[in-house]
Amino acid sequence: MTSFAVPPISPHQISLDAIAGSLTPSGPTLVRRLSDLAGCFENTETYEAEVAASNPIVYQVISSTVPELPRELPQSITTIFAGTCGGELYMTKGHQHPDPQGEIYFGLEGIGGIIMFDGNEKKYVEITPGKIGYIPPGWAHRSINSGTTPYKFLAVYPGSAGHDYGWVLKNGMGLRGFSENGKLILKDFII
Ligand code: PAN
Ligand code: ZN
Repeated sequence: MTSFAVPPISPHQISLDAIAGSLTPSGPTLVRRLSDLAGCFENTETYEAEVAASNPIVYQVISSTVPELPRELPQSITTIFAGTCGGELYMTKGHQHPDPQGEIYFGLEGIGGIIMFDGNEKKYVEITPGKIGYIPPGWAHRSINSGTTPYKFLAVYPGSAGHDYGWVLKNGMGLRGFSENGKLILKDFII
């Protein structure tokens, strides 16, 4: 069973396999199924039906061994599988950092993007292999897979940032990503 390292953390090297979406050494892996994304998809009827029918895996997050502690700089690789629910692209839950701090995402495989919302303004930043997306402090962020293969990216964020998922359920994300005839269509997020 993998786990986070215990401070003090020694200087070390981490191997990143972009195709496998793995980090070595690695810490815990989080698997999110459709049932873990309650309140995220617009079409609740289709959502409930698909949870009851097959409850597919939507995404997974593999962490490095660096823990989420103040002054540390944890990393993780998120893989969002290709798919839709009611036409809406598979996505992460999305969150705000309660301690507003920036974060970078680095594209590894596939095509996707970051929906960002500061409670007022909304932005979409596309991410493909080799592109860095910057998430400034105070912007809630959710990733979507806009392609037909798994979308993978590396995230690097301050260990004290925290993750507030309730903020997104209360305030929305500004935008929703749909697939229409294989094309990404962004629509306003109606609360
Ligand atoms: C990322 C996310 C990861 C999964 O590492 O935590 O992509 O998304 P959710 O946390 O919204 O389920 C990150 O932004 N960390 O801060
Ligand atoms: Zn984050």
